[in-house]
Amino acid sequence: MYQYHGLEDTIVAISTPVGHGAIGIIRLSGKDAIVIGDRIFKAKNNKLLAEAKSFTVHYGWIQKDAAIVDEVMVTVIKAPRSYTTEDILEINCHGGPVALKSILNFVLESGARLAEPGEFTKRAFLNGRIDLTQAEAVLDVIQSKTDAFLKISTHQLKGELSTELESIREILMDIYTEIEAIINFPEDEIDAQSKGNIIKAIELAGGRVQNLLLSAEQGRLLKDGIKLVLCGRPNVGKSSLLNLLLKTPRAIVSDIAGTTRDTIEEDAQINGIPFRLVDTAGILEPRDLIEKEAVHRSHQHIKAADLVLFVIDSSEELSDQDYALMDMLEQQNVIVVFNKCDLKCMIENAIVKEKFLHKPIVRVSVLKKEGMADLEQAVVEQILPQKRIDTDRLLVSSVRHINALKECLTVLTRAQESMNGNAFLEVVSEDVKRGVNFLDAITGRNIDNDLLDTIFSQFCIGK
Ligand SMILES: Nc1nc2c(ncn2[C@@H]2O[C@H](COP(=O)(O)OP(=O)(O)OP(=O)(O)O)[C@@H](O)[C@H]2O)c(=O)[nH]1
Ligand SMILES: [Mg+2]
Repeated sequence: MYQYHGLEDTIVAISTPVGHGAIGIIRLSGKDAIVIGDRIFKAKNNKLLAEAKSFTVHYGWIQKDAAIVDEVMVTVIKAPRSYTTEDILEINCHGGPVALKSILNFVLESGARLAEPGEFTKRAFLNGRIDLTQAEAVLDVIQSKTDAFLKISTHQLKGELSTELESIREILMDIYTEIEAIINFPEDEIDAQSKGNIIKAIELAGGRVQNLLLSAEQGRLLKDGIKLVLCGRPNVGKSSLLNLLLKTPRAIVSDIAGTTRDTIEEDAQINGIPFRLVDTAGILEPRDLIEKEAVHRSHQHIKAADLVLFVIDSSEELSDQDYALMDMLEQQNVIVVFNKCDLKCMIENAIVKEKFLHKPIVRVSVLKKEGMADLEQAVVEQILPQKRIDTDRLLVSSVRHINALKECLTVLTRAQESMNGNAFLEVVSEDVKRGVNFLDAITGRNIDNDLLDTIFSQFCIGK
């Protein structure tokens, strides 16, 4: 179990972002939070914060040497029912950086220490109020870029992942205890029924780990965003499409072929799902070093794409350049976008059918903003064949969790094989215990210092 010895002192930090705001919040946590509060705060009703009840708000002034520093509201939250389980004070002051800094300095002079990034949440974890998956979910909620990811983060924040992991752990610990009992009393030979039960239990636990891993595919997509690359020969309307998807004129559009040279990347949400959109240069035959680099970059992005929108100008016949790109995209996940459908279509249906047999085709007019709903739907369906992301259930999304779950599944599969193959019970027991350890690394029951520091260092100061 992780041991932490830094809980004796009282920490303080500015919890709101740097800059000018209506309100700024300074937060203190620790056994002296309220004592320090009384050193710097004078309530209008002259009462001491030490006498205040928990969850109460007090109006008054931060006063230094009888001079008023700021007019504030102070919230008192007493241990143990607080974010950190320690006494907490939240000072709501005016949100200018100077006011915030001067109060912060005053609190530091009065006995508190500046908090490290994520230290409030770290204390909540170390004091046992939340487990590590919930602490990580706090970070996910703060950093969430889309509605869908915010929603799945809240499942983890509520402790749904920990509950599932603890339940799997319980099954494994029962198996472990049973096997250890058999090992320690060798005169009680394992009977066929016990053996069958152990195999079934390992299978059950492994199945539940596997289910979590299956959810990870969607979880990762929601966390990292899907790389959607727009490609096509010059002038087909790639940049126009990018701008329409972004709902902002990000890329330069013109009727001069070869307008886009460098690739352009932007984040966007399509039906609540995060995408990283990449507009590429349409150039196929580079004429100079810059264009050569542009072509190289476009190829790199196309290769790394989760999905390619292959844009074609349907008002012109298919050209050699279109055919060359088609060949290049053969192995890719592609949606064919026939653009400029406001103009007369010059591509024969027979060719379309033959060439794009297995690829979805969507007809749009970016100029007239037509067909966009169909395109967005096709994009989501292509990425998620089951057509929707189920944000109403727990989805695993952290690489750290996924790796530990994979390791856990490997050792459980091996334990099951050993059991079936009549291997020594010690071998099975060892693997089951390893499985438990992998789960404990996720929840933080068993984690080393360095990893903990790495996790919390990703937080902002004040959280
Ligand atoms: N009629 C019509 N014109 C369009 C449509 N979409 C784009 N265009 C025009 O096509 C021309 C080329 O558009 P871009 O978006 O710059 O094309 P691109 O594919 O990014 O071109 P490059 O950057 O040169 O590779 C511009 O004049 C656009 O206004 C459309 O749906 N209908
Ligand atoms: Mg362009």
